[in-house]
Amino acid sequence: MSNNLAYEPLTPESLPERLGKLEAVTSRLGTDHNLWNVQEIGDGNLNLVFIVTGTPGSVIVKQALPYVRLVGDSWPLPLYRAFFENCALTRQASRTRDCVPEVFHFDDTQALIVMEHLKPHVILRNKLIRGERVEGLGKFVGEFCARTAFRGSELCMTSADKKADVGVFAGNVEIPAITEALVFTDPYFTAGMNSHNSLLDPVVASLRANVELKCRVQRMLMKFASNTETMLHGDLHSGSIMSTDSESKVIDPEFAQYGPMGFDLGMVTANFLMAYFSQPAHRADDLADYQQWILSVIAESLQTFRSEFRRLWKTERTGMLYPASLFEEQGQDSSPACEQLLAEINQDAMVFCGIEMHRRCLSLAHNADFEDIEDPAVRAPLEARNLEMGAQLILEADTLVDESVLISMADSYNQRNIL
Ligand code: SR1
Ligand code: MG
Repeated sequence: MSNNLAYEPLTPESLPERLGKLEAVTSRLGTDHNLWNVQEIGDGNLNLVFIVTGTPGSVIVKQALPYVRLVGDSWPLPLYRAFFENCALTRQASRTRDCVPEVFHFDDTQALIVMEHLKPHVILRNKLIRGERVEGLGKFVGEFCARTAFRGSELCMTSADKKADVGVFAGNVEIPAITEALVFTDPYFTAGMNSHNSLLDPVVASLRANVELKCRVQRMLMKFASNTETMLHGDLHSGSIMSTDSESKVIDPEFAQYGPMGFDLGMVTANFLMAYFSQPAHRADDLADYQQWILSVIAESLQTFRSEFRRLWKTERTGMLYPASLFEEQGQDSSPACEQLLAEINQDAMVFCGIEMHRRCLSLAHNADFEDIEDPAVRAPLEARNLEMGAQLILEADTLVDESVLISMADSYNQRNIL
C-alpha cells in the first residue's frame, strides 16, 4: 500500500482491494484481486495473519494491531513493532540460509509484512502435541541459534555495524518490556494478569518464597535488559517454529532485541522440555519412545550449537572480539577462550530455560502443551515436574556442564510424584 493510506487493520474483505496494486503481491497471486481467497489464521497473541491465495500461488500477510490481541485494546502496543520484525527477518535471512520466510514487501505505515507462505509447514508445537517427529530438528535449532548468535555479535560483525544496529533496536521499548514483565517478574508474585492451576498452589508458594531464586532471576533480567551481545529472536518457542516432517523454519521474530547469546537457546530448550513433560496426558502409545525422541532433540540442539559455534569461531571470527592478532598470530590457540565462552552461554541458557518453564505455567500466555490438558488434576502433576525442574535449573545452572546432565535431570523429574 504505497499510496499513503492511513493505517487501518485489514479484514478478509478489505485486503484484496488494499493490496491489489502491490507488485510484490500481484506477481505472486495474479492481478485480478477479485479472484484472491483470504483467510485470517492468526492464533497468536498479538497480530493479524492472513493467508492470501491466488491462482498462481499464495502469500502470508502479517499486520500488527495497535493493541495486544490476547488482551484487547486496554493494552495498547505500538505498531512500530512490525518495523523491528522486518529488520529481524532481514538480518536472520542473511545470517542463516533457508531458515526464515522470505520477505516480499514491508509497509511501515500499515505495520504490515508480506512474506513467503510456508507450505506444508505447520506450527511445531501442534506437531509435538500430536506426537509427530521432525527429522533434523535438533540440528536445525542448534545451527539457527549458533549462526544468529555468532554472526550478530562483535565476534563477527564490525563494531561500527553492530553498535549502529544496537542503536536501531534500542528504539523498541514496549516489546522487551513485555518479556521483562511476563517472563522475568510476574511469575514470582501475584501479578494482575497471572493465572495458574490452583492445584499447584503449594509448589507456586514455595517458588515465590524462595529469595535466592528470585535474586537469580532478577540477575538474569539485568543481563537480558543490559547486555547487547547479539541480536536475539527474542521469542524462540515451538510456536515460533514451523515444520514439515523433515524441514523447519523460524518465524515471528517480533520480539527481536539485542541481548545475551544464551537467551534463544534457553527459551527453545524450555519449550522442548514442556513438550516432554506434557506428553503423558497426550498419549499412551509410543509415550516412552516419543519422550525419548524429544530429549534427543534437546541434546542434539545443544551439541549442534556448540559444534557450529566452534566452526564459526575458526572460520568467521572477523570482529573486534578475541582477534587473531592476540592468539593465532602469536602462535597461540584461542580454543580455550571459545570453550570458556560456550560454558558461560550454556549456563545462561539453562537459567533462561528454567525461567521460561515457570512463566508458561504461572504468568500470562500459557502454552498449549499444558493448556490443552483439560482436566486440572491430570495437568497439575505434569506442570509441577516442570516447575520444580525449572527451579533447579535456575539455582544450579553451574552444575549443568553438558546436555547429559540436563537429560538425566529431565528423566528423573518425569518420574517424580510431586503433588
Ligand atoms: C502479551 S504477549 C504474550 C506472549 O506472546 C508472545 O508470543 C510472547 O511469548 C509474549 O511473552
Ligand atoms: Mg510470536
